[in-house]
Amino acid sequence: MGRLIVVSNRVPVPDKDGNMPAGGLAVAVHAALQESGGIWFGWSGRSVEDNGTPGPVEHSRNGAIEYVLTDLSERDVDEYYSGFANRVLWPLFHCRIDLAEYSRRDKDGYFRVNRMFADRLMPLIEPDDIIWIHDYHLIPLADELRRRGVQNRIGFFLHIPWPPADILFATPIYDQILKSLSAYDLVGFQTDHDMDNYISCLIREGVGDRTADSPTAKEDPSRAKLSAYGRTFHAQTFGIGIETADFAALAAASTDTDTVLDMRRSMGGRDLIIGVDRLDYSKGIPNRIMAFERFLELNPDRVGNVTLLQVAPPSRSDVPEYRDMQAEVESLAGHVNGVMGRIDWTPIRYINQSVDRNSLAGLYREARVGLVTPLRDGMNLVAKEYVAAQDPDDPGVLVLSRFAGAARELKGAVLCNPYDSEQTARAIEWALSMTLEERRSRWRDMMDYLLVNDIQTWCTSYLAALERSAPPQTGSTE
Ligand code: GDG
Repeated sequence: MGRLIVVSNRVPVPDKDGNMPAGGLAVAVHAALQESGGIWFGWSGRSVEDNGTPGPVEHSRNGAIEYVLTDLSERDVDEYYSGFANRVLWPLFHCRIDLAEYSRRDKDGYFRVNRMFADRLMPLIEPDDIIWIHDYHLIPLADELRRRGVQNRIGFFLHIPWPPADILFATPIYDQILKSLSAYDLVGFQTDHDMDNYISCLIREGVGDRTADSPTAKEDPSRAKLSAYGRTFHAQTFGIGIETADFAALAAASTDTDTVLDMRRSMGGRDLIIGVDRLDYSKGIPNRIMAFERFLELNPDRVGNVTLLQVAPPSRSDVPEYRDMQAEVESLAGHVNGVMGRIDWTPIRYINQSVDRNSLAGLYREARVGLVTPLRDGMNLVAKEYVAAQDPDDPGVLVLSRFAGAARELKGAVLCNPYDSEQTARAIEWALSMTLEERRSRWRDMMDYLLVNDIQTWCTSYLAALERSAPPQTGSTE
């Protein structure tokens, strides 16, 4: 394999002492980059006043990896990032057409920044390099590179779900989105449902389909060879994993951090249920709080004996829907605590701040139930982290939304429909009353799966598939 060039909206750059940022994706991709040598390119996270030029590119090096960062202008951040990526693509791909606010201005900003990324990447690319582009911010990037003559293998991985055709078609430029993806050699999805939705969009639009020599959906729902917009390329599923063994060890070693000790002491032997999510409407936090209230109503013997700890660090607070949601969650949690609470017991502890990684791992292990109930989620790594963190002798139970990508993999979870608070309430009760034998057997199944399908496997299998993908073709999708 030649060098690897990874492109993502944000780049996890090591600190000045060379320490890697925590988090599985950063660690696994860094490992792949160190092995082959390469470049990680993306936005620095800084915005500068708009004076017509994007400013200089910043280079730094760590071993065999070169980090190349570009600033964005305030206008770019507003239109490309907060605008089109986070107010059109994110809601749409999470099936929230009602929250998608399309504007031509933001769409132009999105394509402008992708063109700027392509211009800045061009001088860095050598003929044998393999290019791996991440996520919905950068869908048009391969097409922009092809227009500039790049013939290298280029892969894309979508971290979020792909929506059903009728939802995608609600955005005025859905055809440009579809067309852009066909410039890649390999398009990676989290689950077979996402890939199936994507192929259905091509078929419904009459622009592409599986090739005659592709496996059919029945033969293999995880792999397809496609022809669309005059190009032949591959689509495949690669459910993202975590650094399972390391996270399990971290949790086992984090049972007595100050935060975990304080938590245990204050619980006084009550059962803990944990929810951990960026404060995002896709995560279904309001539905979860309502389901927990229903659970208490249906199970009076649990009143006073179970606490839900909801950790929800703020996210994208420059987008109005996120600020509204923060107010909604505070009000709902306050309502449940006011109506159901007692002098010596608060049903919901809501923390609108980030918890350090060690304590998070220890808290997962402390909790009898991991309550992971997104309304829609590409994968959901919290579900996997909760499983990895459990004590093998006395594991807790994962209650998981059927609409998380992780539900396609974690067969030992208690699945629920987060829109149905009655059913979610029953799932919580079932989880709390499950026998040790059943808990162990469900946990073992999931843990064995996660140990094999960890983030390293995800990274190496994606890159191996990209290496095997169609021989480079010339030309863009024009
Ligand atoms: C996107 C897709 C897909 C959260 N709170 C704290 C904290 N976290 C960490 C978790 C976990 C990560 O953030 C969240 O990952 P998720 O996968 O759950 O969700 P997204 O951020 O929406 O990620 C998703 C993922 O990309 C990967 O492809 O699975 O579907 O939406 O690692 O632990 N970490 C710490 N303190 C917190 O308070 N330390």
